[in-house]
Amino acid sequence: MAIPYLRIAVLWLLFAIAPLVRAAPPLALEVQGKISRTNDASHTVYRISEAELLKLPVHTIVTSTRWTPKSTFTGPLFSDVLKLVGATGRTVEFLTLDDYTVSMPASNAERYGAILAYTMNGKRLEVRDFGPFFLVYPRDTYPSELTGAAADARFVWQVKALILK
Ligand SMILES: Nc1nc2c(c(=O)[nH]1)N[C@H]1C(S)=C(S)[C@@H](COP(=O)(O)O)O[C@H]1N2
Ligand SMILES: [Mo]
Repeated sequence: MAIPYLRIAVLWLLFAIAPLVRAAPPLALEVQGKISRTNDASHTVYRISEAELLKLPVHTIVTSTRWTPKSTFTGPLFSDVLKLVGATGRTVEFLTLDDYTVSMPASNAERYGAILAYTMNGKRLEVRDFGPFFLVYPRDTYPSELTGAAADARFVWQVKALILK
């Protein structure tokens, strides 16, 4: 007698909590432009899968940013991502989920060991908190060079694609 009610109660509970369990976005990154490796039919794009991204060596940056208190970020070195696609272009245009775009010399990210962070304080970045990728620099280590409006513009979040030029 009680069993059907129990089932209904359990189902109701599942539906009630579903919106609270927010899934992190897939770690997919599309790269095009001046690259020497491609993996699509038209030989113009390299789509880096989540599995490939997770295979890259993980680096850690502990820093504050203009938007976050001192936190621990992890992800691949931006320079390792460029190596993976055989980047030959030296200027990178970033495309994001919120349609922000910015171009910068690849050397900028390389010089500071910037990472494409996909976790913050041990948790996958969700879209609402800068995911899937947040280009993070060790700002606290180079405060004079990496603080201010010009530097802030190069902390790019919600990164979805790169174009090498
Ligand atoms: N995804 C994404 N990253 C971004 C931006 C943006 O609009 N979207 N704005 C950039 C610029 S120009 C600056 S100055 C700062 C802006 O941060 P704010 O929106 O907190 O002022 O983040 C940079 N990174
Ligand atoms: Mo800006």
